[in-house]
Amino acid sequence: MKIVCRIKALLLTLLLTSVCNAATKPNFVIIFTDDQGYADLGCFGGDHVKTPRIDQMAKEGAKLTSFYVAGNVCTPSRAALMTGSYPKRVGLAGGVFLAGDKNGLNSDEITIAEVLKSAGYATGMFGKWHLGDQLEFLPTRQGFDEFFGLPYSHDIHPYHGNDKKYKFPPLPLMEMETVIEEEPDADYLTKRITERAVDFIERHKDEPFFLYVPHPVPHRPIHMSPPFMVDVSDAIQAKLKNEEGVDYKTRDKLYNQVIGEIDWSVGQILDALKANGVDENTIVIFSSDNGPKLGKAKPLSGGKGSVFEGGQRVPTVIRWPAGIPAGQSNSTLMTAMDLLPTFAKLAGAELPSDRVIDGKDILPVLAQGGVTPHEAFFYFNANTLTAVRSGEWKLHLGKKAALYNLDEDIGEKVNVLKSHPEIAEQLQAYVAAFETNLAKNSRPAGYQADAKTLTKREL
Ligand SMILES: [Ca+2]
Repeated sequence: MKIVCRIKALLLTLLLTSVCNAATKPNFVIIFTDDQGYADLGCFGGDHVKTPRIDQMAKEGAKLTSFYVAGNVCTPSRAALMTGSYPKRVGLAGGVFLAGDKNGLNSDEITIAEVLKSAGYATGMFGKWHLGDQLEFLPTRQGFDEFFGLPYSHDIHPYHGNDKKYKFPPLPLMEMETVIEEEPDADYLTKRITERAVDFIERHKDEPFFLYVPHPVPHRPIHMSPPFMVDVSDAIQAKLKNEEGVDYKTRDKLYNQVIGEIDWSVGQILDALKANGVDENTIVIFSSDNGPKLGKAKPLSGGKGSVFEGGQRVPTVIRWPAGIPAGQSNSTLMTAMDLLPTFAKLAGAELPSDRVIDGKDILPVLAQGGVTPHEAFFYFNANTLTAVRSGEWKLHLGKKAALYNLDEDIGEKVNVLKSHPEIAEQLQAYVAAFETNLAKNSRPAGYQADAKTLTKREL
């Protein structure tokens, strides 16, 4: 058995070496949904949703069961994905942006799109940005050759939660740096974003490309195109037709169906890769930007906005026929911050050397079953470091201090702090070292004193 394993490992190394040496650089596709829970995929145990295409993708690649985003709400999580750095390090841990916010992702940050662009990649983003809506903060100024979508969440508009105290401008749908529609019909956003993604693949199949597809859903309010409204009662259909503003509660009932449209979208992208002959050498990763508001995180505790596992441990599937062995369920700790350095290495791109990047190269973990490159992973509630994980142990800090063994207690129910003070001490030491490092090596968010909201009239 051991010999067989060794031969397998050797073959994998050879395969990997040949892939890395190949003249053809791999393409990268990141599909990033909004507020989808850990259990909201069939392959993650969700029997309330139907996700045949993503489940099949997991069979042909790997299901990553300890994959973390570095923020428990949209903006911090996306800042970390784009920069490979903790949100606090780039000044964006504090919360989410609204329309006309003075802050954004600093133009001095070097995003994953900019890193890949420097290695000759075509870069496209279709979906929701949420890293600042001022001109200097837009995706087109952060390495994306193409952008179609929303500058922020689709609930930031005049009907925000039916709450009259907010006076947001009409939701802008953008093409590059222009608002092309106000208040687009949100039912069709997933479809339109998917069509753009497929079109991008068709146009760039002959060169290396990086495609980023951050869907605005299943963030509230739920919207989907009509073919996916299946098994919806007449009463709900009638309510949707008569609604004034947006009836969030009725739309919440359509959560399982919206996951169906996301699955369809993933299928369209995978089919396009195959039809264009680039399926074999394209890395596709599917994940969510934070835990659920509506969906399920079972067996994890907590959801969106929480530092329990349900807030940041997200359902993640990766597929790369040329380099990642099929059929894995990999429980090694990995993070969304790791994609920047991992993709950079595969693309032959230089990483910035003048700043701290928290992400690590996870290719050895994905391709050869290596150990996690993270000694510790840190959880923040806004700007406060609130928990730390190292190996199987997770320590919650502060007044509600608690220690959990995640291997035995993934739901964080049994506090074993009293019986393992030495482990808590070790984890505290990681926190102290990291806070010192952050204090020395942090970078500010972008700031625009003269910020304006994006509306068609002003452009
Ligand atoms: Ca989110």
